[in-house]
Amino acid sequence: IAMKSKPQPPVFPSNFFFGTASSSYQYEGAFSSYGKGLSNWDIFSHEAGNILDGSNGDIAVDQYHHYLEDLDLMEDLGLNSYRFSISWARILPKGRFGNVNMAGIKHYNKLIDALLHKGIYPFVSLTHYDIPQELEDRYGAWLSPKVQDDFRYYADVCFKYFGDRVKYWVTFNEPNVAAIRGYRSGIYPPSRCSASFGNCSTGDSLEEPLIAAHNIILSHAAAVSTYQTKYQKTQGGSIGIVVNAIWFEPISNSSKDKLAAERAQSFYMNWFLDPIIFGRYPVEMQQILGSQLPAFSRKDLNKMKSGIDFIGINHYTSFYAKDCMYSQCEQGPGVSRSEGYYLRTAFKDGIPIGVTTEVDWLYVHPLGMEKIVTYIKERYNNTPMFITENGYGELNNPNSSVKDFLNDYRRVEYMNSYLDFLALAISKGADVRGYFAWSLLDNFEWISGYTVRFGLHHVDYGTLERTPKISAIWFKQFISNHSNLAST
Ligand code: PNW
Repeated sequence: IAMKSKPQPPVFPSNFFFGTASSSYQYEGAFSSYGKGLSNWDIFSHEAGNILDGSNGDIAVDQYHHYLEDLDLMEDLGLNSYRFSISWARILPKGRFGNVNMAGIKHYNKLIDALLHKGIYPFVSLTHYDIPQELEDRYGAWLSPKVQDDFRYYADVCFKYFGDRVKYWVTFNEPNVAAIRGYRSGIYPPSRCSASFGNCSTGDSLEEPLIAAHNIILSHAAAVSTYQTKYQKTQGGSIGIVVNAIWFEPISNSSKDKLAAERAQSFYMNWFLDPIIFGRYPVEMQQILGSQLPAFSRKDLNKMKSGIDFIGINHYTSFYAKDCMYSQCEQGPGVSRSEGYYLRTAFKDGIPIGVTTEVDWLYVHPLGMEKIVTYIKERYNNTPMFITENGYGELNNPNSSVKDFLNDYRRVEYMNSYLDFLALAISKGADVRGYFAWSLLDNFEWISGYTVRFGLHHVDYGTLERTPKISAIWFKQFISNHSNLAST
């Protein structure tokens, strides 16, 4: 009781960003209006059989027309930042082979100005999976080095038109997920898969995910060096990349399984962060893949010297990693050579690593938040970090009532416990500068369509009405308890 009057050190630093995250294809709608070109996801979702419920993002939550209403929701929660992505095909319908769509520029200008008017800082991704279909059709997008010129050109346009007001830029959202799902399992566009995976009919190379990744890394570097040489001095912002980060817990204390967990990080996340920060692929990838791993030329390395200002971390879940290099493994995710010879499993002796959820890949293991942040801090010399996504999904069960969805106490428990372990990592010295909840609203969940709800607000897909869930009210309270900004 005596402790109560003593001021505790703040758990989250002052100027900490609390926000929500979103992406253009999952939110905007207006997929073929106001001059927008078609994206790879427009084409993919319109193909029968690709999306679980046969839906698409044509309308999504129609944030294109509802942004002012959505900004009011953010303001009401007391958020000081909003993470969204720009639709490349809305700015450059034909990539660099056509004109800048001024209606697109105007739209994002209005969004950015309205955010700043409310004191909400825009945190902007240049790409979140969706790219102009034109680039696929012309030269196979990420499989061709030509894409580097397109990405550089697009980034330049965005810096030029928005950089006077946008101070946080993200080049790519989860390129590791895009490369794996687009070119190995084939479940995302362009639906290419390696011989030993999935059952799609196109693509048959173990190397395609590696080539796509290589071109993404070099595209990232091209955008960063453009920002640094042409804009950063005058605009004064910072630029980084967002990766999907899973905590891999060794399934036993054996050194074999510890090495397997290390390989899992290298083949999943460090695959992108090592080249960007150290100028080389992870040593484990080099050893296992040898000459199948693309090489960086001297010219590439020169461009890559630019590094990054921050690492964005999308963290949701943890898995066990079990060795498959020195031990025999059954088939499963992770076990192939191109994935690094580890078995990814949520179960140890039949017990899951965390509380299961209605989303098959999502296990509640909040300790993983502290561990992954600490891992990244140590490996990358405490580069500034942001938790750019963290959130909880529920099935859109047709038997549930709106009231059931609004009473989302499991989402509250999830976020509360993950934020606790984030605070712990920060108290031990991790330089984490913000937390973005996925997501402000229920939205289009990629191949799951509208069957999964991740929002702090419920969306009625008939009327597009937004209603705060218990988690929204809880998050508002949490922010006002923890934010030093709010009290000054
Ligand atoms: C993210 N995992 O993807 C995406 O950035 C969002 O667009 C998406 O809506 C959100 O998470 C929810 O699914 C993920 O393997 C991809 O742990 C992979 C994983 C988690 C999230």
